[in-house]
Amino acid sequence: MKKNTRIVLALDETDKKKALKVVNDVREHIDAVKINWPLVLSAGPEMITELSKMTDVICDFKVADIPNTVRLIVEGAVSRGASAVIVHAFTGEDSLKAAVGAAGKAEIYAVTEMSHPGGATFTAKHAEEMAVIGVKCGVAGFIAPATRPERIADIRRIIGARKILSPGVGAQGGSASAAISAGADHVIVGRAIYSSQDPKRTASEIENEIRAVL
Ligand code: NUP
Repeated sequence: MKKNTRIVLALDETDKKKALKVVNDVREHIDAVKINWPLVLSAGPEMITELSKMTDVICDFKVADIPNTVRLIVEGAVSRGASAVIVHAFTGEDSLKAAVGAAGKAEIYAVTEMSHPGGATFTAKHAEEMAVIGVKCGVAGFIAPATRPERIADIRRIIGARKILSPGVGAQGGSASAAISAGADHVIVGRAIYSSQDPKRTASEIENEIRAVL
């Protein structure tokens, strides 16, 4: 994934036409598109391939399963054009290793701590342990919460130069500049951009906010 604007668009817009229009509108302001179950369930997995012709596609399938099932899901996403797949780290070493093995040249990102309030109940308590296991298994990077930027810094201390993608900016209350300042490589932004009256302008404003702290 390129590292120009530091913005990954979370495309949870379920109307396929609108989703493609948003990507076209904000293209110059994003480094990649992240798609999740809502869009895949409404537009079909072909959407991975279609979007991959426009930009890098991260499949946020939050895979949490036994190694064989993890392998099948990651292979399915990568064969359709995904550049990266997001998996849960709590599944442990064998499942993480299966994900990394199945990804080939594509990247695996492991979720350490989720950004919503409920993420503090279980995931936050084990985020550091999950980061250590992720490094051991060779993941490319981690998902850490923009809603708790101090936790991005905690994960950064464990993972060295591996990447951090940080969701929770805008609609969930987190700030893009605070997440980047705390050590995130990219912020993941969904509703703040795709539900904006003017997605291009909003994406450009977030890009400028990030540039100001680089
Ligand atoms: O901890 C996480 N929090 C989170 O919001 C891990 C994620 N993968 N996400 C995803 O990021 C979430 O599923 C959604 O696709 C996106 C954030 O969207 P928004 O809150 O900016 O609209």
